[in-house]
Order: sequence, then C-alpha cells, then structure tokens
Amino acid sequence: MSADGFASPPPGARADWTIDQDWAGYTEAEHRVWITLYERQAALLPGRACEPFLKGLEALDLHRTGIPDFSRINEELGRLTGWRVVAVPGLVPDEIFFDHLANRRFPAGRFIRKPEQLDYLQEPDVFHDVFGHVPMLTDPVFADFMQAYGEGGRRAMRLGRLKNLARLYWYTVEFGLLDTPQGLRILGAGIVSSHAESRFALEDPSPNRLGFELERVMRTPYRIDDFQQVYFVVPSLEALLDAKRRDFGPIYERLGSAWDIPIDAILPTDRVFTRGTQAYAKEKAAQ
Ligand code: HBI
Ligand code: FE
Repeated sequence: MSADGFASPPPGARADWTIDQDWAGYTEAEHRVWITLYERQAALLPGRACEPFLKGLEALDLHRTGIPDFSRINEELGRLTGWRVVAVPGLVPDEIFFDHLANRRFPAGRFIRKPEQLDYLQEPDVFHDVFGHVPMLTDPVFADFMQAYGEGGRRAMRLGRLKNLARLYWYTVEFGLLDTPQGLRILGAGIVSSHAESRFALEDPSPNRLGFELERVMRTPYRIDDFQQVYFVVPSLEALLDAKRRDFGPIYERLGSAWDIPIDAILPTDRVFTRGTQAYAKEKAAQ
C-alpha cells in the first residue's frame, strides 16, 4: 500500500498495472497448454455457447496454434468495437479494473496455467481472460455493457455497494446463461472457459436456473470455489445493457436494508427455468 491507500503496481508494471505481453517470451510448453485447452473447448461449445460468443471466437481467430498475440487480437477487436486487450500480472485492484473497463480496455492475465492445473486455478490466466471474455467484446451491445459496468464501479465503491455490483458481474459476465429460441446457451466467461462447468451449467439437474432480475441478482451471494448453485438466465444482451443503464442510486438505497437471498433459494417472484435438485452441492457439503 502506498500513502494514499492504493496498492502499488508490482515491480515492472506501469502505474495502471499493465505490463508487456512479451509474446515472444512464451515457451513451447506454454503454447501447448493453450492448444490443449482450446481444442477441448472448441469441441464442446457449438450448440452450448451463445451465438455472439462463437461468432467472436471465429472473428478473432483465437487459434489452435498457441497463445494469441494481443497486438494481433487488438487490430480486429478495435475495428469491431473499439475495445483493446492489455496484459496485467494477475488480479488488479478494483479501481484499476474499473478504470480499464470504463476506457474499453480489458485487462488480461499474461501467464498461463500449468499443465497439471488444466481444470482449476484461483487467479484468472490468459486462457480464462482471452478465450473466456474477449470473444463477447466483439458484440457491440455487450461491449457497451462492459464499459457501463466499469463506469459504475467507482460510484458503487464510494457508496459502499461494490459487493452488490460485483454480483451483477459474477452472475452475468462470469456465470450468466442466455435465453435463445434454440434453448439456454452459455454467456459467462467463467463457464465457457471451463470444460466441466460448460456441461454442468447447462445440463446438470443440480443447480437452479432462474430468470435474471437486477435487484434479485444483486442480493444473491455467490461461491468462488466450486460450480454455482444458481445460474441466472439473461433474456437478451439488450436487456442486460438496459439493466445497467438504470439509475443504480435508488437501487443501492434499497439494497442497503435488504437481506441477502440464500444462494439456493427460489422466490415466488422468480421465473424458474430449472428447479435444481441441489444434489451436487449437498454431496459436496456432506464430504
Ligand atoms: N482484476 N485482472 C482482473 N480481472 C478481474 O476480473 C478482476 C480484477 N480485479 C477486480 C475484479 N475483477 C472484481 O473485483 C470486480 O469485478 C468487482
Ligand atoms: Fe473473468
């Protein structure tokens, strides 16, 4: 921490916590980890991931030949929506994260997980950040939503409601589902970058799947250590952007005195897509 209370960037990072990707510095083994992960997901996602994601993946050519070079991604991404990917060492402080998003920069981890951690890791690596998040940034509506989220971040921090805003991000950008005429599809980067959760989120009978409603979501805690117990279904990307365009002031006011909703609860006001058995969570709790 520096004197003004903000964490300082690690040695070698700039004041905004960015670093050079140093693409030439990746080893063959690191590229192979990307290829393994990419091929596993590419085989799984048609018919599971939402169309804007699959379209973005295609447009950016996040190839099977190794970790992509951010400068190459940025040419196409910049042309499509004006977003850019910048490299960071790992998690960055909230205010830095929001500032990047508000300026249409997506901070992505430079490092890639080890071959023995293909399925679980704590900090977002380049596969989660670039494969999981960046394809959606090619969609103009989603691109605007992400910028609006960044713009709202400082206000939420000032009002002491970051916890609530972070739940919106978690249950949409990371773990959201999208309703489509063909059925439910994956929207969130946390799902789409996970081999096991890509199937669990859509197909397992355990979790609840409930209609997205802004205040409801902001009152629902989440788990960071395992599959979600509840997924929220966004009716459309436009609806998501509309939700973010509402004035959060009165909403934060109400949330200040509202109870958190238990993670596995279904309310009479919920639109229920799936009433989950919660078998997975119960089994885990019994272990
Ligand atoms: N930093 N690199 C990185 N990636 C994130 O997703 C991230 C972050 N810092 C803060 C943060 N997310 C969240 O706390 C906010 O969305 C609330
Ligand atoms: Fe993420």
